[in-house]
Amino acid sequence: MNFSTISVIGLGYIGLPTAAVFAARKIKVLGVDVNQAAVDTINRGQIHIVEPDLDMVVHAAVTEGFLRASTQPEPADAFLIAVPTPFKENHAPDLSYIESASKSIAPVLKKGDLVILESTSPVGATEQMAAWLAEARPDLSFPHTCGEASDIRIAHCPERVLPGHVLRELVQNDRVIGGMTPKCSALATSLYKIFVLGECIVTNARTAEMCKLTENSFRDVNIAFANELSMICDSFDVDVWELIKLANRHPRVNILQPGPGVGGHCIAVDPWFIVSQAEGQARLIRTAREVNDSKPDWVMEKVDRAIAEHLSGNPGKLEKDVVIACFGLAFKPDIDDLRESPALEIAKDISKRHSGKVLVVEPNIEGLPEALKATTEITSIEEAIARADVLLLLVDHKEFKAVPAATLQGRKIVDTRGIWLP
Ligand code: SAJ
Repeated sequence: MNFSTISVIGLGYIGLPTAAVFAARKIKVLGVDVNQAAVDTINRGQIHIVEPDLDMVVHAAVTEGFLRASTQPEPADAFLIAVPTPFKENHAPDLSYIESASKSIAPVLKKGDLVILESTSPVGATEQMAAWLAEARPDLSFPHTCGEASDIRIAHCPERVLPGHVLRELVQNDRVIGGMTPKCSALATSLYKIFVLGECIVTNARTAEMCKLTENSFRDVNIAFANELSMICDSFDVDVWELIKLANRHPRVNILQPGPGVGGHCIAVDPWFIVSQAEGQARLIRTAREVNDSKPDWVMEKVDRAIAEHLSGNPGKLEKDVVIACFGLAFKPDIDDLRESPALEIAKDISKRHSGKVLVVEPNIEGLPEALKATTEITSIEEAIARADVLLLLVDHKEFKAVPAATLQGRKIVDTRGIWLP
C-alpha cells in the first residue's frame, strides 16, 4: 500500500515527533490538534514542547512542505491517534480524548483507510474506538463487525519511546502491531516500516493494549521495590545504595534506583488502568503504585527530622531561621519536564509548610514555576550550598553529580537519589 498522505491527531510528545519522522521520509503529513497556539507554532516551523533535535526535524519538514498542522482533520490514507489518556478521580481511564479524536476524523474517512490508536489505552479501547467510528459512519464497514472484509482497517500500536530520546527510539525500538484482523496488522506494519528500523511484531489489539500497560507496570513495580527497600534500609541503618550495588552483583538480580517517588505522565498512570479493570487481581500492581505514591510523604518526614536535628545542634535558633535548599524539580534527571514531578510536589509542600527560607536549584529551567514564585527563591548550586542549613537532593541531574564531595562535607543532607552520600 502506498500512503500518500498521513494524518496524526494530537501533536504532543508522541504525535509531533511521529508526524515529523514521517514527513522527514517525504510523505505529506497533516498534524491535527485542538490547540490553536500549538498549530500556529508548528506551521511557523517551530515546536511547543521540549525534545532534543525535534525543532530541527520539524523546521525542515515544514519548510520543505511535507508537514502542516491544522485544527481540522482532512482526508488521508492513514490516521494515527496520539491523544492523552489520563485517569479520572477514581483512577478509571478517561477515554474522552480518544472519543473526540475518533468523532473528529469519522466524517473524512473513506474506504481503504487505516486508523491506528497509539495512545496508551485500557484493554478494549481499540474495539471501543471502532464502535465510535462505526456509529458516526454507518455507510462504511469496520473490522469489529465485518472482519477482513471491512472498508476501514484498525490497529493499536502503542508508543514506547523514552522522553529525551524520542527521535532515536521512534526509529530504533521494536514496534508492537495489534491489528483488529491480520489484514489490519499487515497494513499497519507497512505504515510503520516507512521509518521504523526495529522489528514490527504482530499481535491482536487487546494484547497490544495490555503489552503497553504491562511494560510500564513492570517498571513501576520494580521502582517500588527499590523505594520500599530504601525505607526499610533507612530504619535498619543500612545504606540502600551500597546494598543495591552489592545485590546487583548477583547474576540474576537487577534492582532499580530509589528516588523521591515516580513521576511523568506514563508510569504513574498506566498501571492504574490494569488495576481499574482487574480490581481484585491486580494486587501487586496496586501496591506498587501506593508505595511509589507514598514516597514523597516519607521524604517530607526525613526533611522534618533533618530540621529538628539542625535545631537541636544550634540552640537558640528557631525554625524560621532554618534555610532549606531543594536541588532539582524535574521528574527525572537532565530534562526540563516538571509535569507530575514528585520533586516539584515536595518543593511545593516544603514551601507551604516551612516557616523559614526555601531555595530552589533547577539548572534545566529559566524561571520558577508559578506555584513556587511567591514562596521560594531560585539560586545557583553554589549559592544554595553556601546559604542552606538543610540540603535536599531530589533529582540526580549531572550538575549535582559534579558537586565536589569536599563542598558537602559536614552538611545536613537529605539525599533521595544517593549521589551526595559520603
Ligand atoms: N525512576 C526511579 N528509579 C529508577 C528509574 C526511574 O525512581 O530506577 C523514576 C524517574 O525518576 C521518573 C519515573 O521513574 O520519576 C519514570 O521515569 P522513567 O525513565 O522510568 O520512564 P518515563 O516515564 O520517562 O518513560 C516510560 C518508559 N517506559 C518504560 O521504560 C517501561 C518509556 O519507554 C515509555 O514510552 C513511556 O514511559 C511512556 O510514554 O509510556
